[in-house]
Amino acid sequence: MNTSARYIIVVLAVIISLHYILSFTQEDYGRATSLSNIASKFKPKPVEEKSPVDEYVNAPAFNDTLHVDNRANASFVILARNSDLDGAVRSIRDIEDRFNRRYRYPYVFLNEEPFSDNFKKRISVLTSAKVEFGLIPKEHWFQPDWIDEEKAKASRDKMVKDNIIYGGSVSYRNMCRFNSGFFFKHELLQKYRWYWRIEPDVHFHCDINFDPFLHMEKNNKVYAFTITMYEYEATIPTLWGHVHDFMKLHPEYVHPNNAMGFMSENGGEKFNLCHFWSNFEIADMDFWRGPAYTAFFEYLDKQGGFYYERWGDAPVHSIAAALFTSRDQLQFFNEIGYEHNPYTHCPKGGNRWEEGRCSCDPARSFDYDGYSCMSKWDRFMDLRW
Ligand SMILES: Nc1nc2c(ncn2[C@@H]2O[C@H](COP(=O)(O)OP(=O)(O)OP(=O)(O)O)[C@@H](O)[C@H]2O)c(=O)[nH]1
Ligand SMILES: [Mg+2]
Repeated sequence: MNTSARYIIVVLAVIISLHYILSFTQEDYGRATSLSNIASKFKPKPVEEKSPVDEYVNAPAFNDTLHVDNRANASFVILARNSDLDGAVRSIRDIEDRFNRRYRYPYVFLNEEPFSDNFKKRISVLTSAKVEFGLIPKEHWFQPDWIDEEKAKASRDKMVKDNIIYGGSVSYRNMCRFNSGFFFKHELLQKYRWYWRIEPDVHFHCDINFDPFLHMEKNNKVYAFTITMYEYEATIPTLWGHVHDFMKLHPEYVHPNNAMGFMSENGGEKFNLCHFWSNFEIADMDFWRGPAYTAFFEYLDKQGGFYYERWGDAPVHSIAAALFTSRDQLQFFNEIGYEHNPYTHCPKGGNRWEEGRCSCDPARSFDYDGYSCMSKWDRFMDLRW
């Protein structure tokens, strides 16, 4: 054995002796250098048990991307009185927060009386989008002279006796007729094709991470809703009969792929009262301005039912959208969490609720309430969520 080999053996012997001495005298050293501990470093780690908090899916980070370059020709429309100011402020805050701060679509406020300076000031401060305030022409709002006021009053009195909501109100009837046949004729709206109707005191519960207007445009949609329900029959006793008469007069306007099957169980004989709740609407004003709806509204208006009964803009718009467009042009916006007291649509299916960072309770969504027409819609359109 040469000298260097002898040195190596001596050094190794010293190291091994030291290791043994330290292993017995120093507990930590022994644990750290034990074979089992060294081997464990090369073993796959066991999966850590989940804490209860991990069971919940966190919402994605805020989406702050600005989308102002590629927008549709669209505006929000809000009909309101000066006294609706606080509710209007709340609605605008919601829609700005959940959607429009990234899109900056303009707003048009309409009123049959001039908006107060305070109204304009408090609304304008909420958004960097353009806001316009318009006065409704008298002939678009008030009860026309050719309405027999005696007959209209008798009907109102009867509805009050029968406890029908807004049964005694003329201004409510003016509002329903205006929303049915006139808002899209207002001069401030002439430059726009698409609108999104918003009311004071509604809520938008989820981030809207897409542009609903562009979705409508790209997919050839005409009318969009979030809530569908039954109408109070006592407010529209003769409406369906007039719809029938109109269809006979103008079969050319009835679309071959219409949605009559959603509104009637017997081929149109009886109206099942299902309609879209029009306090939320995204729609194409060119449809309301077109020949079918123009003829339809004029025909209905002539019957006087906006005043002799209490026809709402919801059934009037819904019936027209269902009959004069293809069913594929109707859009249910599941992703848009929306509340108008007392009902809320909360997104269902997939990860929509998480992705929208929704503040609504999915268990309390109106969709499958007994008073909702959503399950009929699902069946009619063959949808599964
Ligand atoms: N300028 C104006 N706006 C009105 C008038 N009546 C109602 N509106 C607006 O028209 C829309 C519908 O009226 P609402 O009173 O909310 O009617 P509704 O949604 O059927 O009933 P609610 O359950 O009370 O909300 C809202 O945007 C109101 O602000 C009115 O006399 N003048
Ligand atoms: Mg309302």
